[in-house]
Amino acid sequence: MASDESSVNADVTVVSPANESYGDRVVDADETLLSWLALEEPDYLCAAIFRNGGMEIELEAEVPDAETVSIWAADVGLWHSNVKVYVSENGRRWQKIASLKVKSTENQRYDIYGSFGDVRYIKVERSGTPLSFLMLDAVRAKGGD
Ligand SMILES: [Ca+2]
Repeated sequence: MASDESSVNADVTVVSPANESYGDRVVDADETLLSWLALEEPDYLCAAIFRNGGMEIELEAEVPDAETVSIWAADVGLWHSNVKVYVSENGRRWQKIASLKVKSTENQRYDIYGSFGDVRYIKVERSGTPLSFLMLDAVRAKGGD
């Protein structure tokens, strides 16, 4: 039996800090259902954010000199969702990086480009009519290549 044991040659790479990182923990969520579905890589399972709700998410790792922040989102209902996106290194001081309209009823990636510094937290705030709501599948911060 022991001879059937196969060895695994794994390349161990210590990735610290990360070049890209997805959500790992919900710090805060307002008017949101199934908030944990916005964590990790996009999988078409979404948190639902209503009315003037929002979510604050801690990423798995800090991304130094982040240049792209992405959210995977869709709008369900009769209108669209206005969404503000913020980033933070420490979860206390926030920098607003985008204000966008999510109109797509299909889950879609929205990329925001800039020089955002070190990013460990992403906050998404929704505003708009209660006749629709925001589906949030995932968030990600990514450094340069
Ligand atoms: Ca998801």
